[in-house]
Amino acid sequence: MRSYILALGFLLITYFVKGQAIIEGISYDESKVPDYVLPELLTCEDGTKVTTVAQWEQKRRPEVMEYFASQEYGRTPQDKIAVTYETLTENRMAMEGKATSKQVKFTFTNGKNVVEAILLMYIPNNRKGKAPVFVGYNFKGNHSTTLDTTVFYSPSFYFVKSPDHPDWKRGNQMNRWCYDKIINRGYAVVTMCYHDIYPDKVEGLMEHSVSSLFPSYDPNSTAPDRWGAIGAWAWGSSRIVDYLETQDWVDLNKIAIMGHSRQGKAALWAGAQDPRFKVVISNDSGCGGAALSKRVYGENIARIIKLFPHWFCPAFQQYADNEAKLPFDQHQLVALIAPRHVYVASADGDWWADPKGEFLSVYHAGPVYKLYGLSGFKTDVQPDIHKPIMMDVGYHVREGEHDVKDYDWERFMDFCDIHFNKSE
Ligand code: GTR
Repeated sequence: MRSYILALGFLLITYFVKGQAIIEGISYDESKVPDYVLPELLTCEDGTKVTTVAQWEQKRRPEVMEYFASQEYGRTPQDKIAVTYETLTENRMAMEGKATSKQVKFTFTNGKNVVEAILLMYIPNNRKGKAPVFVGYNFKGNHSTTLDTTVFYSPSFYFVKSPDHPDWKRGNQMNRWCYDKIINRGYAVVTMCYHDIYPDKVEGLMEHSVSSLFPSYDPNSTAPDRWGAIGAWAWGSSRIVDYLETQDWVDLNKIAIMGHSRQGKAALWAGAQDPRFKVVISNDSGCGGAALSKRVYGENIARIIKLFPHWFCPAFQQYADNEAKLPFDQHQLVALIAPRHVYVASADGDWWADPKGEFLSVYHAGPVYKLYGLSGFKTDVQPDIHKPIMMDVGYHVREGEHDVKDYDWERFMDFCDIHFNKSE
């Protein structure tokens, strides 16, 4: 018995380092971070140094956008897809009268194929005028974010997972959506299941994704810049904003996007492309999100494209085990969002997502914020746990694991309070 326990203990120690599974090819060793050189933010391809906002916006920014479109997430098609909105429910007495809840079905179609998605909204009743809004995808259906039995299963459920699956039960992810606190602070929150826009399956389910609606759609395309799921999710969040623009309760100058993990990656890419997102929040987004790829710490490109090839464009594969070759890095994605505000959050126990690399991306985006006369971080030393930094960009590292906690939401709201009140 004793030797059995010892063997088990040994196994656990070798399999996990501080709670992180040991996976071949993955390093959690800071001393093994290569001597990397980050691609210059403010030097154009032809060597011109960027010293003005005009040069950044007209010359360098388009070059940086092109890297992400041609080599990481793929090119977002520009065709307009027809959509209709149908209000399914509206309850002015939700959350004990504090909020109005609303569910609206989006039907996207190209005349042949149809993709349906449901947006769930909670809007504070006790407000003067229009409401600031958080836009964010949920992972397991709108009904997983609340115990409210009037909330419908998301349309994607029936082909992605059965709603009876134990992981996908009503309220199962409500710990990630502190609606009560959000409403109490005067924010509206709108959410949709990300599978409604693009089912997150390696094998595709392409006919259910919005990608299938575009004229250029080819499920077998291997074009290097063919957009992937992250691109489609980013596109979908902009379609949520299109809907919000039809609503008179929305303060269009106060729209924030919040994404966790893979959705933190998509939120940054959405923020880079769509200036209607005034605050962009990326929680524990890691590799392909806020973390610098060239640090090769935690999840790396080889690993992410092995498990999730459908998230990225085919050209990204050339950087597997070859991060040094990348002509761009994720700090440039943050910089693309300037002069709008970016907030990156990490979790101390989430080594997989490389908290330090997430912090450094924001730090290294600083020169572009400075160009606009805005404030970046003063130091490249990561702050301590629960010591948020709130400048024109923001960051915190929270105690605990990969997740979205009330602590995170509270800081997101603090950050939005600062920037949204300024714009009044
Ligand atoms: C992991 C993946 C991460 C992150 C995470 C999530 O499996 O390796 O990049 O996106 O999933 O989205 O929860």
